[in-house]
Amino acid sequence: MKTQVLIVGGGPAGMLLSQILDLNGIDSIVIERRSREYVLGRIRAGVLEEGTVKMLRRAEVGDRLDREGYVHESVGIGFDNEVHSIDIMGCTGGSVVTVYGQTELTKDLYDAREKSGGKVLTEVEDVQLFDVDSESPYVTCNYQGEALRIDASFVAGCDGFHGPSRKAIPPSHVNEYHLSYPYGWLGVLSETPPVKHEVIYTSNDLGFALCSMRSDSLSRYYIQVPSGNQAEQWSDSAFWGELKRRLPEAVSRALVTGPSIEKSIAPLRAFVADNLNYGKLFLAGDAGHIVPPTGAKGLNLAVSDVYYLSNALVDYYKTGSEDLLSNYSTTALNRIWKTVRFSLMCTRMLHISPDSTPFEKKIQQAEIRYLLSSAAAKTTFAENYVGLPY
Ligand code: FAS
Ligand code: PHB
Repeated sequence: MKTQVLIVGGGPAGMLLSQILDLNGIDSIVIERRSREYVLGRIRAGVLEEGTVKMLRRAEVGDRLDREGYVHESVGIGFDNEVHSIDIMGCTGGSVVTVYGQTELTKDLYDAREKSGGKVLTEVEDVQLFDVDSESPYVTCNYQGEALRIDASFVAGCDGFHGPSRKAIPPSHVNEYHLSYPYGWLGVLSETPPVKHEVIYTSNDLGFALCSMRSDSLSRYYIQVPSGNQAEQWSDSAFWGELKRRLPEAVSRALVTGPSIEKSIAPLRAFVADNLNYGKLFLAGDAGHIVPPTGAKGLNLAVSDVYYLSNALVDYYKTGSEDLLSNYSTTALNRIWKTVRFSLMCTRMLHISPDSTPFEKKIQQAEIRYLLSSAAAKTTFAENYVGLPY
């Protein structure tokens, strides 16, 4: 098989890239390790930046998002037994975020690719990349029991943190930066009405908690748990009890609990590959970086990477210029590092680390009190939360 752009990974990054390339007359093939059902069953992100919403509309997959997404003009900070609302729309002169599950937007992308006859191969095994630093890169894999070779002009590595693409870049060509936290997020999805139509990030001496939602009848909650915890060790009642203890009393009283329909633990860590390009291979999304979910940035960064990479590929095929391709890594990393900064700042401010000293806890509290009392601090928080400019 042969294509112009081979895309490894059929998550949001790979599928959005394929959709935008198709709309610009550029041929691509997506190869995905898992089944479509598995990919669409993964419960992950929920908050979309304004730039992400614009990108999805530009990719002609924004209709259901516009109908069913929740536009949020504010975000709540639970602290000192109160919920303090930050007016993100007022602070940014009109920008907002939209709550719409990653599962839904990935479904919209799969449906759109299927409708336009896009080549998306799922349950592909043993993907290996070859000659990515030559003019003729190719990939071998197994598909439906057959050995397959796909030749391409470009390879987009959209295969997440554990995929093979980043490993195809020689260590001498990339610096990797890692940070891990001694805690993770235990997340629960429940068919219950959201406690509030606002995302609430709560700092409490017992640990961080987050209230979010997917619809009027589907809620998403998280609590900080120590590294090493397993989701199975948490019963529903233990989860709800701990969540209630961490939320401001008025929110706990209003909380409607119910059986979990999904329960999982996401580790908190940050990672950046400080080079997203090697020859004809370009990394986008989690393949190139991981951020703690505290700032709701992982999925949104994947989308801004696709914005830069799709622009560069379209420019190349329209004009022959390789300038945007040559600058892709630098351009994308500039926004990535600023977004990692914000995610780490939120994580440090809102979580209780087991090794925090009393002094550090006092500084943490002062940081939250400064945020809640300063127009300048709220504006800084808000402009990062709605998404920095592309
Ligand atoms: P993805 O990981 O989504 O997609 C990569 C795809 O590549 C996957 O479908 C995978 O199956 C495929 N792949 C991997 N290896 C392959 C191979 N060898 N061959 C072919 N295909 C291969 N972000 C937030 O903003 N908020 C959150 O609350 C949040 N929660 C998260 C919870 C978890 C458990 C995880 C893992 C991530 C979470 N994220 C969150 C981040 C997440 O949303 C990512 O940022 C987003 O999925 C990035 O999209 P992609 O880059 O497409 O990577
Ligand atoms: C979610 O709704 O899953 C969500 C919301 C905000 C975050 C992370 C996840 O920061």
